[in-house]
Amino acid sequence: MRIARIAAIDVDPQRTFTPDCPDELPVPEGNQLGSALNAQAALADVRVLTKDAHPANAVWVVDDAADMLQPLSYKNADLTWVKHAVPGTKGFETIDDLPPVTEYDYVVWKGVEPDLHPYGACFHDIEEKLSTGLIEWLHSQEVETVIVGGLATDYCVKTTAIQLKKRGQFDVIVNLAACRGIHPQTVAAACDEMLDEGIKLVDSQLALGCL
Ligand code: VGL
Repeated sequence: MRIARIAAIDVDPQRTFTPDCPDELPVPEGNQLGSALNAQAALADVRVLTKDAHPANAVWVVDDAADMLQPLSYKNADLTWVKHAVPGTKGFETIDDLPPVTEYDYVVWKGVEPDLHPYGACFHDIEEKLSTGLIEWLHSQEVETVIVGGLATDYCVKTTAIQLKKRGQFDVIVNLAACRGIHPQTVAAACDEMLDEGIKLVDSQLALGCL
């Protein structure tokens, strides 16, 4: 008998998306997800970490938060954002209670090039031509089901989950108990979009336990 394998994916659980970094992209309660991410990983056979890793001089950087979310004409950087998740700074660090990076089974660093700002962890580019190898690696591990949590629900969690479903053909479960979002409106729209794609949304560890 072949038993389907499960992967847990920790999407960008970094201080840049928490109140620890008020000048970056603070998400309320973003730093309180460590135990929920560890609990979903305990149900999985393999654990993946994704991290934003952005240069300080990226083309999409604006100094003032009031200038964010402006559309850009670059192919692979669609909106302006404030500087965030710069390697070597506090914002790049993972949130409390997570294992060291070397204990994960696969790690994806996103947006390392100054003219790329992908949201999903499966492709380096918004056009989705250049694979990060995540889908291929999960297939090599005979993974069929993927549990996704992390930051932020409305951007990188959503895009990663949709890529895994559409391009990877996995059964995808987004564990909302292990996610937080930037804006309530975009979170609601993201949840609708994920449901439309056939992604399952659960909001408790108990529901996940039924796997
Ligand atoms: C993210 C906005 C900008 C995310 C990253 O990780 O969800 N959101 N960059």
